[in-house]
Amino acid sequence: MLVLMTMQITRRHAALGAVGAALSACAPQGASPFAAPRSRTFPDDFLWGVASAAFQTEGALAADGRGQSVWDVFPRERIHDGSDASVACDSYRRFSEDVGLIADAGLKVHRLSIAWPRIVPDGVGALRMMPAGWAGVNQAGLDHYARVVDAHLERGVTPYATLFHWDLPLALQERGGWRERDTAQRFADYAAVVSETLGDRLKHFVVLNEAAVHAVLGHVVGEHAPGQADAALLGPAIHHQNLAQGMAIQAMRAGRGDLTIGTTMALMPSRAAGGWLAPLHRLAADDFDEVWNGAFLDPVFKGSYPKTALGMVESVLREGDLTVTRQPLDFLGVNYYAPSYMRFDRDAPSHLAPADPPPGVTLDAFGRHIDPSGLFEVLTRLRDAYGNPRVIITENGCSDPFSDGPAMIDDRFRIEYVRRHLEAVMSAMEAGANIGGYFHWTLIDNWEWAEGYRSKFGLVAMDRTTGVRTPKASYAWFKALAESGELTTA
Ligand code: GCO
Repeated sequence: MLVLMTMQITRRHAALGAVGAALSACAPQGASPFAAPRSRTFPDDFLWGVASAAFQTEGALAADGRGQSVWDVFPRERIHDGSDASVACDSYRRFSEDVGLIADAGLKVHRLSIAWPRIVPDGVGALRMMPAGWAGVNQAGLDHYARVVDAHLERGVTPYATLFHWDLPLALQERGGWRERDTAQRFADYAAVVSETLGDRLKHFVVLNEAAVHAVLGHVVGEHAPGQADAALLGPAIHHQNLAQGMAIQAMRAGRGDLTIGTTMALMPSRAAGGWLAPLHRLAADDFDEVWNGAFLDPVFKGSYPKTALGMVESVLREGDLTVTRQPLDFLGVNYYAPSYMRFDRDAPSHLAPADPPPGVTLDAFGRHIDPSGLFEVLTRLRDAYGNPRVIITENGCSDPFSDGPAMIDDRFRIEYVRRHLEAVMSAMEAGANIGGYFHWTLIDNWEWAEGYRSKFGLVAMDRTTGVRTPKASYAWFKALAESGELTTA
């Protein structure tokens, strides 16, 4: 089932449909089923920010005792432009300049990530508190992030630190990675080290980034590191990440009582193909929903797994685990780019297969349907089915059409994309959803995983030869929005 299921979200596969994507490719079209917002003014305390990830931006992979991650050894031949992230945005060294760009745009938050292999280079060091401090921890890595946090605070930018944005220490992968329950404990230890040592000034945490994407693309499709293609790994990769998250939250809260802790999920409405088999397509789409969305939402909010997901995790689920996974969150981070489309397929082992988006809709550079109504749908579902948690949009944004050339500086398509998605956010807020902020993906064009540098999501362009940063039109637009709270009309 899952091999087919995951074809839907295989970016390479989806990207085929996007060949020749034009400048207008990011401009949404068609009627949106959510009501136009009555107001275009966001509340004064609405958080405006940007999001980034360590491996996509830092470079300096060997600096200051960093260990390797699964992404360090992911074969370059499997990256579309044959590139690697050894330089990326050079943000390990240029972080002050990056913070300046954020602050100068009037943004109050930077969601960044901490690289686990910089803190625990071998992933498995004896982390328990020793009389002399933490054993197995790389002090130089902690010192680096202390400087990064301070640089943010000095400019009035609050860092939200993601603890795991897919860069698992390679040594842990060699011991089985997310297949193994022990990885959850190692993660909780690492999370405790970070919150204990940096928590005097770093108060906001995002525990996991898109565990669904990591489980599926990394373990079943093999398009992301660790590059495994084994459907049997899905259940363990789902459950051990959920368990790791619960254990980490417990450990962090035990150490400090003043932290704001959330987690981030890649939520997609699961839509069914049409036609005379539509009722069967609906069943397939519901199965997919249970694995992609429910398998991560339910354990943390309800202490359970939906039926389809339960069948996958049963072999690794132990008594008491679902009490651990169910933890109060201070916020749920929602990353939204597109809905998924699924269909029933009699010949597939699972009867489940990806479907094309409806004909005529606008696609993004990855071949995904650009549809802000999907974001509205996700936000109102959280309101209705998960107790209306505080939500922050922790990622949303739009790539230029894929290109090895320079970025598009006059990126009106990106402005239009963000504007339309923020209308969906405002409309959901007016319908009672509890939404506290929007962090744009991303600040600077960076290394986009399997796409390498050919996919560019930034408000700021980067010259890869010189590292020089050049703000795009969207940077000025987003600054005006963040400073005024007023969403302009087209
Ligand atoms: C993800 C990640 C980001 C991506 C972004 C654009 O969703 O894949 O969180 O690392 O770069 O989503 O694709």
